[in-house]
Amino acid sequence: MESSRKPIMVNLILSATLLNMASAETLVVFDRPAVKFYESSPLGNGRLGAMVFGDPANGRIVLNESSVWSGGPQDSDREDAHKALPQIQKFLLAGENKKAQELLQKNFLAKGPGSSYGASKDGPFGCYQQFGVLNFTPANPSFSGYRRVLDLANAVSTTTFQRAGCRWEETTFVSAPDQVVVHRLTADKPGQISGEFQLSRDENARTEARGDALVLTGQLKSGTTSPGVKFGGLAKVINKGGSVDSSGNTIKVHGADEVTVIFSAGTDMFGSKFMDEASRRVAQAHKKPIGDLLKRSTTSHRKFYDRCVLTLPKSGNSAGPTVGRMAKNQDVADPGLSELLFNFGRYLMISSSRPDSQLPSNLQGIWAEELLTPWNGDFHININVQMNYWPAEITGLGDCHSPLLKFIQRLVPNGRKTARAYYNADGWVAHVITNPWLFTSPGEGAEWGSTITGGAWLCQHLFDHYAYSGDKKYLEQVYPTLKEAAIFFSQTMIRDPKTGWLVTAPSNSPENAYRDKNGDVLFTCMGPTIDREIVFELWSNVISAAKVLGKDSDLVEKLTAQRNQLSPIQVGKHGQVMEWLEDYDEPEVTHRHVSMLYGLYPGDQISQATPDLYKAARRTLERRGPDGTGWSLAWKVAFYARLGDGEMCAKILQRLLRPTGSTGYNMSNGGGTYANLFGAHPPFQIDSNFGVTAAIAEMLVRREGDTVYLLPALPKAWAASGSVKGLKLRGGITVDINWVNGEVTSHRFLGKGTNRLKVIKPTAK
Ligand code: FUC
Repeated sequence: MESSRKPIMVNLILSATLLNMASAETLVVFDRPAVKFYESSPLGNGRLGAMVFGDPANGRIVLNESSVWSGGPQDSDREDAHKALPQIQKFLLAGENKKAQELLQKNFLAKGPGSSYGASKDGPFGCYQQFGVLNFTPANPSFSGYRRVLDLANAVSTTTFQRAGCRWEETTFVSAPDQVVVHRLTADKPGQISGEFQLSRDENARTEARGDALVLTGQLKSGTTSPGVKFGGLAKVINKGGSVDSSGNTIKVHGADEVTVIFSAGTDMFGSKFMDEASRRVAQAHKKPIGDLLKRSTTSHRKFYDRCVLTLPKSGNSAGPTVGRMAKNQDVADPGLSELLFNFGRYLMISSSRPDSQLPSNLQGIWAEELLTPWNGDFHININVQMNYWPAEITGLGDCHSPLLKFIQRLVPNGRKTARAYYNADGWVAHVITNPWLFTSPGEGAEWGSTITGGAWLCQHLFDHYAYSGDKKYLEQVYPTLKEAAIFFSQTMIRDPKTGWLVTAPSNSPENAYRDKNGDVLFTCMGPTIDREIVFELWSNVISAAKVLGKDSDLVEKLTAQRNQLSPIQVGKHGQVMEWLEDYDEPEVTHRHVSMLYGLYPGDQISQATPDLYKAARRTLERRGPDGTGWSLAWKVAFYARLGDGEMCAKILQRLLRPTGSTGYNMSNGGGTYANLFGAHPPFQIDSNFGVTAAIAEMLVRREGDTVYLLPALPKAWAASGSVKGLKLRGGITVDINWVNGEVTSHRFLGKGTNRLKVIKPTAK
């Protein structure tokens, strides 16, 4: 089984790249092996994921494939739910919200178990799961002089250590062009590598060694009568020098100079030939010299990664393991960490959502160690999956947005059924949660399940991709999805007789409770502010799209008239932007969702052009406080960027970068960052990584109409000198900015129509 391939100096290639990159913040550094998942190094190609624990004594790589999902298509619409609708609406119009909520809970939520409150490993909703684990147990487990580096620019993890008088190196990458995970072990003296490889999974799978490959196959539970997802993969163990033999589910290596493992996997979610395909991928990769494999992988990654470059001032604390820097940054600002976090978010997007990925990134991107991943590792659409894609357009990764954009369009047929069953309406609707089985029904709990604007919020992404790219052919293609979402609201919103305003009913303001006039703590309501903001934006986008495409003038007229009748965004008794139609108080003032500020970010209905609301937005944030879960903190950085408050951005960024090891569910204020820079809700949830990357971009540039604000929220700690290249503005414009002492020293726009832009720079303080 000895490989005849020539050894290639991967180490040299890597060292050269590391030297080149020495000045940029592109390295996540560890001085110890990972014990926990959140200390490991994530790698991915938009489908296959690997979490490298880098433990020389007990090698562990958690492997993922983005369609390893249990569950299956679920009949979750209550066909006669619409019969309860008039009565629920009557109760709401009469101010009897408690009765409305009770009736909604009884007759207007998902049929069946829905998402089983986030525990659907074996249920029909299903859950995103680990593929399996590759282990390597070395014959000699001793080691010293440990270092592990995740190189974000090249998408490679390298672990180095000393053992038995040799320098050892483990290199791992996940290639997009070759669709394989490559893991290579070397020592600088021959014959050193001995040990055992295993590929395993705790349930629903079996592994056997076939020749020099470990083959794992299995099938997940569907929770329905239809068959669950079948999955499989293989890890081929290739030795140079020494020998390899196998028994049972183990491959043993004896005295090798070098060992390379090539892994690929798939599922039958998108095609039945996944196992043949995985074997073919491994065989083809095996034919290529490892240097070529690495080069193809990094070249492909850098095509995306190099589009945008941020440089922030360096502090004296930038050396050493990243987690140590995070701790020091709690006392002394280390702006480079924000630069690193920005780069990490872009890295994660390229690694979890490539233009040809079949699924959008989920609550954990594509990385999950569990079989029951928190909240099923699903696609939450009342902020989370949207936040995953906030950085896509602005940081120049608009093509990585496609998996979400395609997915939204795939929701439409089920969304139509749901619209008919619950609202007896045309168009399509999706509520709070969805999955690869395209779930669009309300969730199973009244407290959170009936937010009506999840799908409409997704439509912001469909339109934004056009707004940034100006691609009319694309707009033509997504227009029916936008239009049908708009029609759904056009038909289902009701008029509040007290005010004459059009409002959604029933709905809720994502997951937040209010106290009604009787002191009852409730969720079900009509016309929460976020719905108004989303519907206003959706209708505005459809009106613009129809005009651009020269279509549907009757619809344009209708939506324009209806848009004028929407409830306004109101200011309440605390000076805050009201979250509900009534000026209710919330039992949890610091609740993580700040839904009424959708209009500030990611929307644009609250801006300097609406001074009263702009002021009220600040007041809202003061009441909510500067703490929160990971994603809530990231959102707050974006809000303060829109408010032009760089110091608050810096303060919350610092809070978000607080090192944590907590994995228990904390729904209010546990947000922080794990040793590997993954966001902590806690538990791990990737949205804060993406959200904060977008928020950092918002601190540096904002386009409002034809006015472009350069460095609108630059904190003092970033002022000394810096630059950003390759940020994008709506209208297909690229912007580069250089600054010194907080003043713009030069900027450059590329693209059409830039002469129309009015530029506003920070004034010297
Ligand atoms: C919503 C949020 C939670 C969490 C979950 C995945 O329910 O309110 O904080 O992010 O989604």
